[in-house]
Amino acid sequence: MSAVTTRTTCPYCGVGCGVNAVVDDDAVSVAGDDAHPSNRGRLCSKGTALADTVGLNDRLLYPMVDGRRASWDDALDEVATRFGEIIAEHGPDAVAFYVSGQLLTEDYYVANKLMKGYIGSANIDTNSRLCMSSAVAGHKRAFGEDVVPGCYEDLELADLVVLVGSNTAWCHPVVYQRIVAAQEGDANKKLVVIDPRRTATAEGADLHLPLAPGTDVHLFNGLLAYLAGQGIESDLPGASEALAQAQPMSDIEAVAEACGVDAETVAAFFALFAKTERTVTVFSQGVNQSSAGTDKVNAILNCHLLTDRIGKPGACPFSITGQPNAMGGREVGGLSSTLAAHMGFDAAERVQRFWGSPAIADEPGLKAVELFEAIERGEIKAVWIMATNPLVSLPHADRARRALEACEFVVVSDCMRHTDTVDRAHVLLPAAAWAEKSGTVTNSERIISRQRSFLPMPGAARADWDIICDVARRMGFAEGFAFDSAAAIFREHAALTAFENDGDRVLNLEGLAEIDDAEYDALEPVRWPVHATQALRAVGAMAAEQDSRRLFVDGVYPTADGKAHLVAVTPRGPANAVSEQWPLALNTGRIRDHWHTMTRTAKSARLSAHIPEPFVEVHPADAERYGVVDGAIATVSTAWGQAHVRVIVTTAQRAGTLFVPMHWNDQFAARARVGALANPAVCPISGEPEFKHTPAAIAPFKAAWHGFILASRPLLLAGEASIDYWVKVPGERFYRYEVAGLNVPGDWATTARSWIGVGERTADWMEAADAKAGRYRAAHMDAGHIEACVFVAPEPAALPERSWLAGLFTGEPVDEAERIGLLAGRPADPGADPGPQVCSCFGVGRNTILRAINEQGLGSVAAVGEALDAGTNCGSCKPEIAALIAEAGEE
Ligand SMILES: Nc1nc2c(c(=O)[nH]1)N[C@H]1C(S)=C(S)[C@@H](COP(=O)(O)OP(=O)(O)OC[C@H]3O[C@@H](n4cnc5c(=O)[nH]c(N)nc54)[C@H](O)[C@@H]3O)O[C@H]1N2
Ligand SMILES: Nc1nc2c(c(=O)[nH]1)N[C@H]1C(S)=C(S)[C@@H](COP(=O)(O)OP(=O)(O)OC[C@H]3O[C@@H](n4cnc5c(=O)[nH]c(N)nc54)[C@H](O)[C@@H]3O)O[C@H]1N2
Ligand code: SF4
Ligand SMILES: [Mo]
Repeated sequence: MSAVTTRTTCPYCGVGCGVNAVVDDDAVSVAGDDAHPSNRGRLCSKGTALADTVGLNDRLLYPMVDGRRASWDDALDEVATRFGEIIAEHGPDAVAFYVSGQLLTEDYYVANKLMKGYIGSANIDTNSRLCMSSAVAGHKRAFGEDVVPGCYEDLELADLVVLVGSNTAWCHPVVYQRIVAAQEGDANKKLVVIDPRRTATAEGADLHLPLAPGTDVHLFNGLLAYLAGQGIESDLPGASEALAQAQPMSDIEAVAEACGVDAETVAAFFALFAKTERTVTVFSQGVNQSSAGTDKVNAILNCHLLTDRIGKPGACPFSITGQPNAMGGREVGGLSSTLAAHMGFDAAERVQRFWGSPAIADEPGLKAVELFEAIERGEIKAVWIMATNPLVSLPHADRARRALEACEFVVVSDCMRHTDTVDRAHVLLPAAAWAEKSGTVTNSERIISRQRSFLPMPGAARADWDIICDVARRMGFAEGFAFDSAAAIFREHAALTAFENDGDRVLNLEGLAEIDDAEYDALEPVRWPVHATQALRAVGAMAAEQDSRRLFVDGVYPTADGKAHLVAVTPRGPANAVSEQWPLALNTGRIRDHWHTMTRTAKSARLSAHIPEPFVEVHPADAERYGVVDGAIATVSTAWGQAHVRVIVTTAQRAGTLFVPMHWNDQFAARARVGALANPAVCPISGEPEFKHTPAAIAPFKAAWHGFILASRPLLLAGEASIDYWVKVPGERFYRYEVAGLNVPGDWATTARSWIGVGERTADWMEAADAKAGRYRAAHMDAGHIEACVFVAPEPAALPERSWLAGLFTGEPVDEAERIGLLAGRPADPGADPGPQVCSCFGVGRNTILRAINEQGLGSVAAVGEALDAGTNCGSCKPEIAALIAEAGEE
């Protein structure tokens, strides 16, 4: 059979890159789609590794009821009956859906329609509440509608790009690469990064403002006052009130003091902003995830409105979205605070008429954090969770866990057999995954792209929209859910956006409301609004939308007075300040190569290799003060929970703050779910949690020993009494476990054998023990190849590097030289050790890069790329390669 290529869309971040998926017999490979306007052929490390994640290992393939495999009929009848009974007895608000920006627009549309139009409650909220809801609320206050006015091209046209609370280099890598490429060689183009941490993004900036956490409103109020001081005026509504409120920050010294940044840096930023017409301000979670999130958004929008930098080439505020379909979810109205198609509850009658539905929610429902509180109190008695893992991703996640444990009826639709949330469901519904799904997503620049399936649905898996419609029919709502395809749902969604829309809603997909199935299948990326069907048919999607690249070009906004509004905002501190007991501000976020709760990226060995363990970044002064050491383990505690993570001491971390990634969970570590530590305080306007600031303490985890295990099969360490700390790192043909314990076991040999499940009489067991030095090393061999090895020492630094040992797990026998090196943990020839992975696209290790730099005298990232390919695909590791060149130079 010859290779078949399918044009689809990356299922990770909101950049929304086009992907060509190639299936050749059973082998899947992916490449960037040159024809997609958002990425023009580029992919980042996660997109490049997509083929590693399509395997069926650990997939949920059949419905389960109470832990037993069930038929679809039985599982869906159970869901429909239990929801129906609870609604009949306690009313519609006693049930809820908790959905996700990783659903496709069609899935999302029917979930929203079922809850709001047929069950008649607005208790459907989404993980976008944790993500974009502050941006949504800020947009509505300023523009009257949740609209992102610009496009990626603006980032290239801009002379100044300001990245606020956005680690773009790691979280929106292709957008970052587009910015970097546009600025390269043009000294007039500047990049400013505003982030308390010196991130990989900040490393590449002309100016970095390492502001104190939560002080963005102080900074942007200061900027607003400064701009007014330069004689810039605006007669927009709210301008004078916003300026009056910004007055306390009119002095640069005051701003510098409030933000904890030196005055020269603040002054340089303000001057640059004031003089650069073509400015784009990009913002994401450092802004949104705050108890002042909505105010932070408006403080930024105010500066763009005052200077009239919106709707122009290279000038706009730009909220970049996190999830692949966060935008599509906002378009269908998946948040409990909106109704449908960018309409609020004041349009309830209109939406009900369009749907012809028996009921309609006429007021907002509960927001994510409140919703789980209501579950805990027993007010919500049944919940259906789709495409999200709230027991990891919600703040105060242990309470969310208690809530689900107490809940009468929990349904989870997921692709994975085990996640922290899946493991607490009464009914489990197997959803089709990325490679098998078909529908549409909308990215950060309003481009709707097709996701097209290229693999058959495995086992009994079904598409989310199909599962939802089936439940709706079983609940007695057949007429509203007679859809037989994603295309049919899309047409109805598009028609609703256009329904009685006299231009008062910018979101309008009129031109797509009547596309037939073939046109839907062939749909090219298209940016909304899409008004004219004829134009679309005649000239193709992207050509038809040229006029929609920028919105608000004419200065007309979907507000009552047709104008944009500045919003007066008052700077305030985080919901809970640091204290004597909790002296540090815990910040949480993302790393380059993992996606959220790791259900997909942990399937890829190369993605897992970049940063193998959960960590806490600490400033050297704080490390010293609280007695934690680089490379050791620390306990991070807050009023809500605790985690055990590896310490990284670095000046990139602002003093007084900690950073822990959000990804690790109970499937991959003993205790590293940082959601359990996160403050459940929310922004009073948007309901978005304060993930970037929780008062915390740090202390050493007093391990008596440290070790690691490499094994050819997965091990179950959770029940091992001797192990107090473990982290599982999936490898190419092995699993790596980092382990540690608070007490030294009596007998290492017995303990090590029990970890890897080897009986007493295994013939091929090599070991070396030095009881006095607290060292133990063993390897289990089988027919000449390695099955497992165990290394234990009193200190982490006394353990050998993992990469060479890991390289012995090839499935082939180890040779004599390797066998000799085995218990030493290093090859007789040091040149054979690649070191930890830096470039995940080409699997190039740190030692390999350092050796090439030294031996070949390579002086630039480009030269390293030439010699080793490292950094030449997605480019995300370029900052690390640059750091290695600097390091080699210092030696
Ligand atoms: N690799 C990877 N990429 C992803 C994801 C992923 O899981 N992995 N997830 C996607 C999703 S859903 C999202 S929402 C995006 C998120 O993308 P980003 O928002 O870029 O990611 P975060 O790491 O959550 O946070 C961004 C930065 O905010 C900074 N910050 C913290 N507090 C403050 C503050 O008070 N002010 C300012 N100015 N900055 C602050 C943090 O130090 C952090 O560097 O990423 C998307 N892309
Ligand atoms: N501490 C802390 N917590 C955070 C954040 C933070 O910065 N710090 N960020 C927040 C943000 S911005 C976000 S967006 C959330 C993300 O948090 P989550 O949404 O909880 O994270 P994911 O791991 O993406 O969960 C997606 C789930 O859906 C499953 N899945 C994947 N595809 C499909 C599908 O097509 N259908 C179905 N039914 N299931 C599917 C996956 O297996 C997985 O279990 O985390 C939030 N939580
Ligand atoms: S930047 Fe990376 S993760 Fe985001 S859509 Fe593109 S390839 Fe996927
Ligand atoms: Mo997100």
